[in-house]
Amino acid sequence: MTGTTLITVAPTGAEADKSAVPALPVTLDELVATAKACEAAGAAVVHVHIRDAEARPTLDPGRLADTVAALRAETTLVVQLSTGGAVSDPYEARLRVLDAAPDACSLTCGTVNFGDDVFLNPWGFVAELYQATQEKGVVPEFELFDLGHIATLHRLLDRYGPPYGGRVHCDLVMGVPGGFAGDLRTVAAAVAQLPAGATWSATGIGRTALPVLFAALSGGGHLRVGMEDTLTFAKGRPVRDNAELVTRAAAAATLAQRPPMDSTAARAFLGL
Ligand code: KMH
Ligand code: ZN
Repeated sequence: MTGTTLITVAPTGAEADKSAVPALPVTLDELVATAKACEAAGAAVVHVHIRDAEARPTLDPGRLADTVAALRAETTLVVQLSTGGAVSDPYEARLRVLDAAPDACSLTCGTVNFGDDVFLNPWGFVAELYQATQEKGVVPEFELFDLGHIATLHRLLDRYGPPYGGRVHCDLVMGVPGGFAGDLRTVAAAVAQLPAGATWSATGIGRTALPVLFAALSGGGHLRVGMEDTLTFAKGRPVRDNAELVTRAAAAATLAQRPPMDSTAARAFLGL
């Protein structure tokens, strides 16, 4: 267990509608302002999905490159681009995300029912994306939505070797309808199957946010929070902004005697 906690903020996602959630950061200015506030509150990594001029999810290469540049100019956060995108994004567009030259990227290790949709990540795509991260020098974060994804992670490492940067860092995405339940015993079951030496964070979708946060802290894990995953701060009270989710996570981590890691430490931790 490290003495500090890596906090990742996932401020936007691809699912929430700006019209229904006005506080969601969707423009580049909103994203940069959110990132700065979250860095000040204790985040070290930003997990980025971007939107187009109509606030719809996009993987437009020019917008992605501009986003990486703006976040680098205005923050010291580790910039992790989503290669998951939206459930409708084609594989080619998801592979092209790496051309924006982020520090890091998400890499989901298997297909999962995703509410009424399906988030498709067949073996061939996962293997191609993983090898592209190795070739392009992008640190992958292995997104795990279900136990079978951990089997695929083992297969990936056995076949293609360690990730760029050397650290196998995973994120357990819990509470998606169709994936892991968002509770303590499922966190424990997943962590028990991770590769030896792997580190992990966890995030709980919706009402599983707090049970998963406390399970992760007590189990030696790191944290991901943000409006991609959680839009309700407490029963009947919408999230005001991403920074309040980071502030709550940082306070919990500090209470657990594992205060937030800054971005310099995060870069060393991830092998950047
Ligand atoms: N939006 C989901 C379909 C990732 O960022 O890599 C996929 C997702 C995972 O959010
Ligand atoms: Zn995401």
